[in-house]
This record gives sequence, structure tokens and C-alpha cells, in this order.
Amino acid sequence: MVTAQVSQAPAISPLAIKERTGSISIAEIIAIMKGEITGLHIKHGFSVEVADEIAANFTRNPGLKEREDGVPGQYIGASHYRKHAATYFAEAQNARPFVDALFGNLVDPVRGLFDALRRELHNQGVELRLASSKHGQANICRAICWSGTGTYALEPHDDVAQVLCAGKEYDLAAVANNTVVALNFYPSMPEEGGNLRIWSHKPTATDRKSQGVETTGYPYSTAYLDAIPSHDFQLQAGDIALIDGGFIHGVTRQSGYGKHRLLLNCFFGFAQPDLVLWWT
Ligand SMILES: O=C(O)CCC(=O)C(=O)O
Ligand SMILES: [Fe+2]
Repeated sequence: MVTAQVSQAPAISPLAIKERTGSISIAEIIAIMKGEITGLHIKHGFSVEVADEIAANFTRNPGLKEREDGVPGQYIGASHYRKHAATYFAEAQNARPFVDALFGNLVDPVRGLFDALRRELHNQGVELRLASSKHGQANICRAICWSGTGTYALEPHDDVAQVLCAGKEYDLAAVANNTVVALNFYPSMPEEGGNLRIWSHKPTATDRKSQGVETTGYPYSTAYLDAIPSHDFQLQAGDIALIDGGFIHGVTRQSGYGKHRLLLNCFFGFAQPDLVLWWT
């Protein structure tokens, strides 16, 4: 008897991409939350002066740490990735003064967006708040500089597996049933490289199992992604990008020397029809 090794080609999900210059609109953010847009790139979405100041505050920040969870990078703040709720919320609390120090006396553009979205959702009868538990509350963002040295500075991954597998002590686990939106502000970018690449594929639990990334969503192999079309966001300091974090995405390596690539990142989405949670 001959047994054939059947390997299913990854399903292609079309990308709905919008790129423009200007200020971000709340309607577009809500369109991503509802799955109507996959990726939104706002060029010059926040001021370059503010971007420069945040980048300087990152470099001199005493809370700067090396990641020790298998994802190469330096960061300020907390990541819930592969952590129990008690650990995550304790880390978030400890890091809060360092996250605040990123903004110094500036008007924080991430908090500005959070407040504007909260007002609009409130008008629609929806509450927006930071994820929390008896152990504490999430921060508004984390700052990260990826340091992978292969093809990717940050390997291809999805942001949903880590939410699906968050323990029941997390209120945010329910967001995995809806769109997990990743919000990215770029205070510093290299001249070349450091693109945010998104592939036309939204993996299912079966896909993750086949790739051995059931609980992490990280990393997908280049071979797995080979035949899948992708889109590169070419970013500059002062840009904002939002994506449906369920689609596989990664960050291309920066070429040459020059400025480092710095990201402010957070996640949000509907936990219930009348509740949106926000975390890092
Ligand atoms: O650095 C980026 O542009 C994307 C970051 C990202 O995908 C993540 O933090 O999960
Ligand atoms: Fe991501």
C-alpha cells in the first residue's frame, strides 16, 4: 500500500491595504477592527520632532532591556507573549515609569489615539479600556527595537496565537475570536530595509499545528510562505501602521548602518460587542 504525504497549500486571503499621507481617522481604525481593512499605513501620521524625542528617550532610558523569550530585540515595557497574567501585569506595572519616560513632557501620540478612539466608541455604546486583572493593568504601549540577524529582523508570525493561548486569567483572550489589531508608531527608521511585510494568509489552528507554532504563532518558515503573495509597507519615522494581526507578518532586516528602527506597539480588539480591550 502506498501512503501519500498530503500537504495542504496555505489558503490565500486577500489583503485590503490602504496607504496615504495625513492624519489617522477613527473611522479607518474601526474599519480594521471590523475586518474591512487588513492594513492601514499613514505616512507622516505624527510629528517628526516628537518622533526624534521619543527615539532619544528610548536610547537613554534606564528601563531598556534585552528580550529573553526567544524573540531577539531590546525593549521598554511588557509583552504578554508566553507569560502568565500575574507575571505580565507585574512587569507592566514595574515598567510603567520607563514607558512614561519615553514621552517626557511630550503629548503622547499613542495616548492621543487611544483617547480619540475611546470617545468615538463611547458614543457608539462601546467601552474601550486597558486590559486588566486582579494583578494590575496593561500599559498603553511598549517600545521595541528588533535585532534578528537573518532575512528578517522580526521573523514572520501572527499576533493571534499568543492571544488564543493566553490563560483564563486574562480578559483579553476573548479578542482572539475577533480581529486582533496591531497598532504601530515608528519614531525612528533606517534609510533602507525594516519594512513591515504582510502575507496574504490568515492561519487557522490547523495551519499553526502543521507548522509547530500552535501556542506562539512564531516563527513561520520561509518555505511555508514561499508561494504566498505579500505586501511591504515602506516606513519612515513619523509613520503609523495598523494591521489585522491575524495575517502573517514580519520585519525585513535593515541594510547598512545609520539610524535604528524603533517601534511603539500595542494591540486591541473587541472582547465583547460592547467592550474593546487594549494591551501590549
Ligand atoms: O515592528 C513592526 O513593524 C511589527 C511588530 C510586530 O509585528 C509585533 O510587535 O508583533
Ligand atoms: Fe506582530
